[in-house]
Amino acid sequence: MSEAPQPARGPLVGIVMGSDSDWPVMEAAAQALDEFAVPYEVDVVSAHRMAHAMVAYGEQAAERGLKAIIAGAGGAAHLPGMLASVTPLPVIGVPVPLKYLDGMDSLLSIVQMPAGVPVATVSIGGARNAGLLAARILAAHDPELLVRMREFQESLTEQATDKGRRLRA
Ligand code: RP5
Repeated sequence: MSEAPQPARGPLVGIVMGSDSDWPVMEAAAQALDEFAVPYEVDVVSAHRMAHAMVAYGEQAAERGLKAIIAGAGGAAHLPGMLASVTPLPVIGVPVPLKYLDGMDSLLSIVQMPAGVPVATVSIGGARNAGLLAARILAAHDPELLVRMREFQESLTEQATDKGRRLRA
């Protein structure tokens, strides 16, 4: 007897950024999701250069099956906040550091959201944590993923403990 067909597993996380120049920072989010076997999609969705497409992306994300959006941008970094204004999904903002101002402009553009429109902002350049946070959001409703997250946390504890052991030796 043939096995019942499995539903196709589409992307659960959208990783978007204002420009392909953000990718060297943002790819750490993708790597983190790879480590947890979380399916994701990647795209450039510029808030300023393709505003209508950006709104459409945010408006359609939940219906397309995404559970969270990771949005990275630099400078006048309005992408995460604008997406958060048009989607009910959790949005994680990644401030991308550019040539000037050390990423403080990106951070402040993303973190200072008005009440009612939350963006979970990670540190400047903190795309890996953005990926891990998205995995945690999914893990809340995925027992297998929750187990993998606990194992990952235990590995962090072991690594830190080893470092202390080596210093003391
Ligand atoms: C922002 O402008 C992008 O997120 C990027 O960080 C920055 C520069 O973009 P490019 O000029 O490199 O395309 O909107």
